[in-house]
Amino acid sequence: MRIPGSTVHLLTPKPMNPSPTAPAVHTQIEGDVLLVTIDHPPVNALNVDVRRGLLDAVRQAEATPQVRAVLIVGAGRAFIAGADIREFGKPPLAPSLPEVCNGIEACSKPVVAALHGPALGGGLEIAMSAHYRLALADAKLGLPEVQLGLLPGSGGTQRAPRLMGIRPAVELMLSGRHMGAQEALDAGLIDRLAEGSDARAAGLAWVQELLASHSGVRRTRDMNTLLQNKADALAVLQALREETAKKSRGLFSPLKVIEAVQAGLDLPFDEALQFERQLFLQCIDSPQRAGLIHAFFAEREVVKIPEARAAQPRALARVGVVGGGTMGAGIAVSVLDAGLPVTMVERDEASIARGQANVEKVYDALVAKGRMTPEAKAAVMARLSTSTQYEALAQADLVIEAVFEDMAVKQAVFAQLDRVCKPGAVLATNTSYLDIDAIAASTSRPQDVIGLHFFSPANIMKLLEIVVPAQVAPDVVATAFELARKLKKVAVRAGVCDGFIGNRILAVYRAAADHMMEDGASPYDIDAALREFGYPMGPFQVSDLAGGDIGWATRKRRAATRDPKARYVQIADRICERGWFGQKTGRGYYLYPQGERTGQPDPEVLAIVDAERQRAGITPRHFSAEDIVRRYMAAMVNEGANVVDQGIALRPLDVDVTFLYGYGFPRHRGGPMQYADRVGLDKVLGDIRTFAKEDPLFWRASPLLERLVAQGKNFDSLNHL
Ligand code: 3H9
Repeated sequence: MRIPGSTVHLLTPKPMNPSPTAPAVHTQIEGDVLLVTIDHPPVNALNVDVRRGLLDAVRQAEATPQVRAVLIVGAGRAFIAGADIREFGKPPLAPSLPEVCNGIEACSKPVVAALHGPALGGGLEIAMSAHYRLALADAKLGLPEVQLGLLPGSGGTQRAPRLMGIRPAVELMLSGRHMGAQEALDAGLIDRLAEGSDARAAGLAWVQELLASHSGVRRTRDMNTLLQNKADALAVLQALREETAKKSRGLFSPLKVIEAVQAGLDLPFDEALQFERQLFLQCIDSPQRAGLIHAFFAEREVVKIPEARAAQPRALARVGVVGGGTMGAGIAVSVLDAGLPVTMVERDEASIARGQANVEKVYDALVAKGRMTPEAKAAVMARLSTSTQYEALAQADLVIEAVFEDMAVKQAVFAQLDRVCKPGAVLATNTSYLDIDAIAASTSRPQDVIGLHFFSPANIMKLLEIVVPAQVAPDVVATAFELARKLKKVAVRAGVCDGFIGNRILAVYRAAADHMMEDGASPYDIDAALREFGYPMGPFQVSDLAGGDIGWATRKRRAATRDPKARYVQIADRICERGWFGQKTGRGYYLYPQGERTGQPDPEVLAIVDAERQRAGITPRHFSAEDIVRRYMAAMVNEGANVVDQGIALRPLDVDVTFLYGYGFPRHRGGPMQYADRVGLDKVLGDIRTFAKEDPLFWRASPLLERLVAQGKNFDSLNHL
């Protein structure tokens, strides 16, 4: 029973949270239970107000004789999503989260946590500090700190192994994955799975059961059963350490997780907590933490575009795809995977059969791997219809054209779409560089035409560049972002130019890599330097994977319009002329004997490089790994600045997200623009000016970069407009 007037607002208004009417934690006495509700939308992140509120609630429980037990719940859609990520990197505010967790665990009255929705990071650490844990079926439990360059820093590395055992706990922390409620119950992380959707009611009922059965305080810190076999535990940790050192390639926090867990075997609990704290603070200070947290916020910020504020998306129930080649089929799979019906149009029956087979191939592979049942495949394929007639698209809400990259061909397709599609249908092109304004202008409805630049393979790659031509209506842009959301893609708004954001910048830093190759670095040196920087592959490995013929065709097409004064490295052409297109032909920059996927350096390629240097009259010079990275990054950042300056990208963070999701940029560096901020824009500009002495046409400092340096600002200052 709720006692009227017993709601206690524990928080006094503070400058950090000036709204006295909305306390982040409120308590009320329900009979003999102190109900503690965390109410800090949207996800109950543990900011300073929540931390203070929780500690005050524990004190209130201790001080109120009527209270026999405490129940902690989260208001809204989450129990607690974790520590407040926005506070990291700022001066710490007391109490710290470890103090709060220890305070909860030390409470002399039983504390129960009832979880629903996300219970992540510090949120799960709060729950593990409670004496009993219950979860509703929708709960998602996890310790995802490594994804932010951190480790669980409020006792998670000590309490999780006590509840789950060493290996499952470390694996949960290293993967950062979310666990469902049933799995958490099986793993020992929670004590009970409750029915229904009301954590408060389920929690209160369980507290009464616990009180009735005289279940007392039960502290996780005292549960040592799963840690008793120290020799086994050390062997498990050693194996995990070796695996992690190989897999996490230069990441700082994963190995620290293992170190912290090991401390729990060697040290008394409180000392192990101290040690965990030290490691946590090291992680907080690491540049990787700053990069990963920038990536976390940037990928949420990137969808905040002016059109989404100005307009509502149009209906999006039926999608058409024109073209059943690799790209069209990949796009169709992506849309089918989102649960939408797709109509695919191709020019003749043979092309239809090929398109359908391309789609089916993807699902057959999943069935073969046991990741999809044949019935599920049949159900998805039933949503795909095909036709050789454009009229089949008459009812589509959105049509994506994915035909050959040729303006005349595309304009012919759009003429057909203009003829058959219903009024208000969104007409999208998947072009990767053609002028979408020109495509739009060829229709009678340019306001409905937009670019949707998928990356190959379209059903796998997360990036979607949404390219916004001059005349497009805001609700069409909003619809494109809504489509991306349904497809679980990361959408970035781009303006019209050759290559949009990603491929335009790629062309520049790729040229910088070619210049270095001709000037003295081998392709293998360049690839190795960039792998060391954090890329999964270097640019020449990527070229071999994608197929050298693609770039070759583009170079030939552009030969006529290339600035004759611009430096042009011919090494790639010499390699392609030999039919060496990379993995698919068994050799490219690397050799791939017997269809191997890891290439071996090829002395003949080095001979070609040497011959080209001689032809160009270049005496090769040495490039260290650092020289290579500096030039590559300077080229990328400079063009990134141009792209922002010209409004092609809304903000520097849009460039960052494009490179994180479409081009394998190492996430722990946050993206190229964030990386440049870290290095210092004055240093990047200094490099560009030095390089310009050799090649002033290529190395022209971006006006934006010059302005920011002159004003003493960084790229991030443009992210929060
Ligand atoms: C930690 O806990 C460290 C401790 O071990 C030790 C400390 C000493 N803080 O993602 P959404 C915001 S590290 C601040 O769009 P969804 C988010 O930016 C933390 N803000 O919703 C967004 O803001 P906006 C470990 C946060 O439903 C809004 O909430 N925890 C936080 O798709 C909605 O988010 C994690 O790493 C936060 N912790 O997904 C979990 N979380 O509306 C991180 C979210 O202004 N969070 N926001 O753009 C998530 O994984 C997802 O947000 C979640 C909800 C699954 C919870």
